[in-house]
Amino acid sequence: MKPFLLLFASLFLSFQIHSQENLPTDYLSKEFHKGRREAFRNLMPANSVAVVFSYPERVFSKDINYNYHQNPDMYYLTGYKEPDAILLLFKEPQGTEKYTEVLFVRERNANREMWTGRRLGIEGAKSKLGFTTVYNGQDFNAFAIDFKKFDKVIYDEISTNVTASNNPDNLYALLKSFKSKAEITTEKEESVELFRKITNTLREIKTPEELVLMRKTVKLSCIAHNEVMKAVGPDMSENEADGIHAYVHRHYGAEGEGYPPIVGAGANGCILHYGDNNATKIDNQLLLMDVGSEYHGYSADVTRTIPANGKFTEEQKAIYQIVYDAQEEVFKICKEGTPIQDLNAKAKEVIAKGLIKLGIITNPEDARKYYPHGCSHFLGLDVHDKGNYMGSLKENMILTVEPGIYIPANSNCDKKWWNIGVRIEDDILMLKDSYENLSAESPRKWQEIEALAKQKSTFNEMKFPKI
Ligand SMILES: [Mn+2]
Repeated sequence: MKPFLLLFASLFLSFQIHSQENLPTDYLSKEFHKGRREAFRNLMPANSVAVVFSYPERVFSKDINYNYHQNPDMYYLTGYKEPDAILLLFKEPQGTEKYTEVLFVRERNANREMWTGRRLGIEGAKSKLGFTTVYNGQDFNAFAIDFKKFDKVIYDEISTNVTASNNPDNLYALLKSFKSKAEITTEKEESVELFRKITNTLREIKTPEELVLMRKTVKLSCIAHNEVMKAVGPDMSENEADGIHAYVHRHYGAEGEGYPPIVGAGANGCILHYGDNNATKIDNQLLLMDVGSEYHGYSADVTRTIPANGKFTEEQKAIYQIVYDAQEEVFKICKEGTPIQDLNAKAKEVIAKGLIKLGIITNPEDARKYYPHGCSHFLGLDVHDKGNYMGSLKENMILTVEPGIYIPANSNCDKKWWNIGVRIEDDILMLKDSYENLSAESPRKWQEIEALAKQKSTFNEMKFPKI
């Protein structure tokens, strides 16, 4: 080999090794995903097959897509993070090879990978994800499978919002192929229901490996909230506060946020799914921040409401205290056996009493005007995670506890209450006889928030040129 080529080859080799060394090492293991597939198979009825698809890609701007986000069920069962994939899970071993699962992935392609990033391909799916039967997506159409021989074909809702394409290996072609092979013209409700029953049952209980990632995503989200509590002031914009969260998440290795952040000051804090985050000054108002990171797929969901100038007014404090008390009362019933619906009933009861005491309402039913949402949802790979909401709490479930009070301007009460919006949201791990608040690291008591606000943040020292 000529010296030049040798140099080139050694540079290439060192790049390969280097790039692999610098990837996160705490992803879910292939054994985890394999275990989840086994658990899924155990819940399947006799002589059935389950079919799971990747999520479609979404256009951000003309020929640019949003950063891809995998279907959490696909990620949970395989660890595969790329689009255009199908997973087949069989209750009984199939064919002479006796396989129980087949994964179809994107084919490796040097030219495409140069444009849109590395692909795992067949070999990667075998070595990194632990599959033995893997094909390229375009081979699904010719794959010999007779769906009619199964008593049940189990699948989730089939997305109809997929861009049409002639490309034989993209999701559009895969879905078309599946529908024709399985002779599906309209989805069978019982197939979708059965799929969801199985995924709800599995995903509502977190395994030890998942708990490690859940603890991490919640912890670093709390650090971000605390940093904003220290850094914030009346001159900061909503978007800049949002940016501090984003920076802290990424500093600790999170991919980003588990949902669009809600960072709303004053009246904006009364808009439940506010997402503009574009007020140029927070001013001397309350700032409601509902922001949580996504770490290796797992979402935190933490809300803190803080006074931008570091001190709650008497009215803000009175509303804040009701929400805090509601949370405390709900925590008391967080343990195995409590019906999940009871959490919201308890929060509503405390909020209604508090609002009546302040003279904001007279009839407990009117509490709904100022507390229009539920108190709790499952948390995990989806921020509103899968689980059985009509069931009872079980050990190793994680749910949010997030009461709130929102009093928009022109509400039918003394105007001193107008534009106060408060939500406090924590991520609660259920234990046998009690609970653990995973987000306890970020203060909830108004006195503790005021004390933390007195501290300086690293972000206060950052200086940028004026433009
Ligand atoms: Mn939430």
